[in-house]
Formats: sequence, structure tokens, C-alpha cells
Amino acid sequence: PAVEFGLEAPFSVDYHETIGSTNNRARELAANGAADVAVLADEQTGSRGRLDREWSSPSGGVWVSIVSRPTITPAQAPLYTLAAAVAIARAAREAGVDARIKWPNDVVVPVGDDGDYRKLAGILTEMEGETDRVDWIIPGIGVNANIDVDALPEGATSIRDEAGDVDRRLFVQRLLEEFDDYRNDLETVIPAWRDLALTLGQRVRVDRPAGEVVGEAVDITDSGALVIETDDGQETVSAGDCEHLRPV
Ligand code: BT5
Repeated sequence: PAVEFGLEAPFSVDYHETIGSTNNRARELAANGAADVAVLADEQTGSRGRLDREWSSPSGGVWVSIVSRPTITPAQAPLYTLAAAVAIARAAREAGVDARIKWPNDVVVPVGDDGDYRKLAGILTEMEGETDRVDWIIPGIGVNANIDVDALPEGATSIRDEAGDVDRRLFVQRLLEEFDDYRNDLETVIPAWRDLALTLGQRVRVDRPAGEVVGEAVDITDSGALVIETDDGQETVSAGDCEHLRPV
């Protein structure tokens, strides 16, 4: 069914009460040439996280996948994930949640002062293209909105738990408008990301296929990779290589 949004961003909305995965639906639309469609669902029954992990998507969440066809190179694709993280965090902060960004793809709420947090949202970005050109890119965004924490995995939080329920239509509208602003001005993504980052300044452990990196997260590169100061010097880890990042 069509849902009317007072959107100032140029997305059409493809809404489903229940769906397997909004990312799968978005991929189908992208393969058929669609652009600027936001696939939305109240509930997902087969949603995915990164690296084939499960994502829990009960009714009441904001589960949205955005089909975009930008003129960017694959090297710039991580900026789309960071732009989505900034958009989620800003929309959640407007809703009264102390949302911060955990590199590379989580929006979290800090617990105490020692780097601990609960996960409010995650992003799964998928894309297709050539070595020098992106055909389509789909940031898939999952925000625990009007959901009891009991219905979520350990370590998760929700907007309901942090600040009370939101009008999901308005929340999605703000999220899409913010995302549109940042994708249209990619140079603004990293500065906005820095302002909201929980990870910078933390001592972290990153697991990657080539082995773990432990040290202080000191910076982020122009292409969204994390710079870690280790005992042996600086290491730069790309988002694609990050299996887990934990404060240590
Ligand atoms: C992510 O993966 O954080 C990306 C999640 C993307 C979900 C969206 S929803 C719309 C779209 N359609 C899809 O099918 N997917 C996208 P990752 O970094 O791999 O984190 C996954 C881990 O987070 C799991 O292993 C759990 O530990 C935890 N987790 C699962 N569901 C959660 C939830 N609802 N809230 C918080 N943490 C969760």
C-alpha cells in the first residue's frame, strides 16, 4: 500500500507491513532500474546484518532500505554508510535519544563513561557496480524504534526505552531528509560523523580477517577508514575488513 509522506527529500516509498528483508526487496527494485525508492516495513521476517549475521526486526521498528544511483566510485561507498549513520543519529537525537556513532555501522547509546553502549541501530550497505563506477547502492537501515527491549537481543536498546515512542512517519521523514542532504554533499559527511562519533579517542580492538588490531582510534580517513594508533605505529582499517570493534 502507498503511504503518504510529507517528504522534502525525493524518495518514493514502498511500504510493507511484513516482508522478508527490505534490502532484498530494494535489490529487486534496483535490478529493475529503480532509483530513489525507500523500501519500508513494520516487521521483517528474514532480515540480515553484516557478514550473514541475523538482525532482529519485530513490529514497531524502522526498517528501511534506500535505493540510490549516485555518480560515485566504489571507494566512496563507505561514505554512504557513514552518511546513513549520521542521519540516524541526528533523527534519534531530535527524538530525545543520546545517540552516538560507533564505527563503522552502528548507532549506539552510551552507558556510563567507560565506552560501554547499547545498540540502537545498524546499517547494512550493499552495492553493485564496476571498479570505477557504482551502479546502485542500498544502505539498509534498522532502527529499534517503538519496541520493548525485552523483544530485542541482549545489548540492544530502543527509542521507546530511551525516550518514549516516536511518530515513525515523522522519524523516517527526518531520516530520509538528513540522508539526502549528506549524500548530496559528501564532503560534509566526515565532519558531521566526527561530531557524533563515540569511537574516536577510544581504545579498541578490531577483529579482521588478517588478524586483530588493538590501540587507540585516533582518526577517520576521507574514505571512512579508521586510523588506530598501535604499539607499533598507525594502522588503517577499512570498514569492509572490520568483523567486530569493541572498546577494550
Ligand atoms: C548490522 O549488522 O548492524 C546491520 C543491520 C541492518 C539491518 C537492516 S533493517 C533494514 C535492512 N533489511 C535487512 O535485511 N537488513 C537491513 P551487524 O553489524 O552484523 O550486527 C548484527 C548483530 O547485532 C547481531 O549479531 C546481533 O548481535 C545484534 N542485533 C541483531 N538484531 C539487533 C537489533 N534489532 N538491535 C540491536 N542489535 C541487534
